[in-house]
Amino acid sequence: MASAFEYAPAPESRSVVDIAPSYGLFIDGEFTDAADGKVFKTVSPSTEEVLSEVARAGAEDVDRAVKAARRAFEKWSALPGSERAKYLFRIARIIQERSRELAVLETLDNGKPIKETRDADLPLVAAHFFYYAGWADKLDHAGYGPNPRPLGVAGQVIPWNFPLLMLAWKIAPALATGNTVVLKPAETTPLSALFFADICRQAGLPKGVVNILTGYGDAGQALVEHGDVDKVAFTGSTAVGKAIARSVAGTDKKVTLELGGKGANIVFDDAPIDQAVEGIVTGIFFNQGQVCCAGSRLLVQESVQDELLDALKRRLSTLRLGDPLDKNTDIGAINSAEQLARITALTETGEAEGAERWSAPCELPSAGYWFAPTLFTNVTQAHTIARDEIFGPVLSVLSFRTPDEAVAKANNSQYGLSAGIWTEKGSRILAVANKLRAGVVWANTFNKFDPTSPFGGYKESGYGREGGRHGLEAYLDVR
Ligand code: TAP
Repeated sequence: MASAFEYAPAPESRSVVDIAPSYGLFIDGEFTDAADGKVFKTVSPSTEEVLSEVARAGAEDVDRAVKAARRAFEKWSALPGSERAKYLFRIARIIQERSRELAVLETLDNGKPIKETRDADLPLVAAHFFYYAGWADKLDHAGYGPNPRPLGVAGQVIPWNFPLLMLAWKIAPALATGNTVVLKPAETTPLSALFFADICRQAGLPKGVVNILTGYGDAGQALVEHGDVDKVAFTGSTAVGKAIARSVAGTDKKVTLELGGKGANIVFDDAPIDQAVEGIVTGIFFNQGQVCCAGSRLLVQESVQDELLDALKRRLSTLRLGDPLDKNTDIGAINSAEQLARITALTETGEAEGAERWSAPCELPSAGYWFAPTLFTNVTQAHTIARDEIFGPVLSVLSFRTPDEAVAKANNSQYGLSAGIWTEKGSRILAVANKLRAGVVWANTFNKFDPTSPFGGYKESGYGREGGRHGLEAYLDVR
């Protein structure tokens, strides 16, 4: 059974991170107040405790940061790739050395279980910097012809679901290719980006190469609309992504957009059921389902539906929800009160439209933002919960009879980011994967990431690829 939450704040793990009462913006190698002196608070979503107060950037600060990045660009882009690589390798090693501190910090600010920040987020963050460090002196051999050039200043805006990992996806390829960066983290998770700024200083990175602007959506908007930004990289909601695409239309800014998803996890009747159950759990309950490539739609072949759902419910009943700093916790807090309200509203719509709700039996803590692992059956393709991204620990279950029907249902989405296939037949994996309109297709696994693999979407999931050799292209002027 899931444990009741008693917030014994695991003092020994909390003490590995020293969070200051306030932080400034990181511009031109220095921490500085916002020009208008504005600040905002960041809270721990598992306790609602205020963790720190951080500066809130405005348009003037965006301009200062872009100017600093522009000044730094000339020297940074002229460095030999092997020199830039040294900085990136140094950053990667410092991240490894400070990984315990960063994992606890990320868990406090985001609410996700320490098991995930320790074993998934932080190793992937370091791996990303190591991987792109390796490319810095090999750009002439990346398949873009001789002498690919950096674009200039990259304006990068990231969400709250993987704060440090999204930062790594954005900053590592940008720096490896010789660009300089102004990055705005999400307002609910500013802290790990500020600790990363400290790591840049520790690594001796030249000032102005990386600038961090904590703030709200208006700062993100001012950044992407700034006239001296050459490249925009955005990860977040489809609505904001569309607004950004509109705002840069007619300029020569290069843009990559990583937006929402409604991934189908397809289980065929020959799949090993226990393994598939684990993959479904990873697919939708990892990071409380706040994952753009989550397997939020389960498509199960009719003949094994009952067996699979019984096994899945049994497994979900064993998940432990509670203190994210506890190493045994499987399900942490939802990132914010707003996100919890969105999840709650969508699940209410699911019930109102006639789907059948089942939630894992667990007690929710009284403080903080929590949602029990939930699944819906009797879901049709027309239901809102089968179409809209919920971005929470909620699975919508649909069934199918034939592989063609599975493909048709999987592709019946405005999104096209991810999909999963569970079957013993290799030929079926290849046949089905080729028909799926999804940027990432996992076979007999889910939510596996690697810096060498390109990641990105079709349709309203955005465009451009991050990761791998493909991720370099977004930051290069290929002549
Ligand atoms: P967004 O509102 O899109 O926020 C993403 C980032 O963009 C944040 O840093 C945000 O700042 C900033 N931003 C907001 N408005 C902007 C604008 N007009 N111009 C430029 N930047 C702007 O997403 P969210 O509020 O974090 O989450 C909302 C929904 O987006 C979720 O429910 C989920 O469906 C989806 N989402 C998708 C992903 C991925 S990975 N595809 C990740 C997160 C969320 P603030 O933090 O200050 O708003």
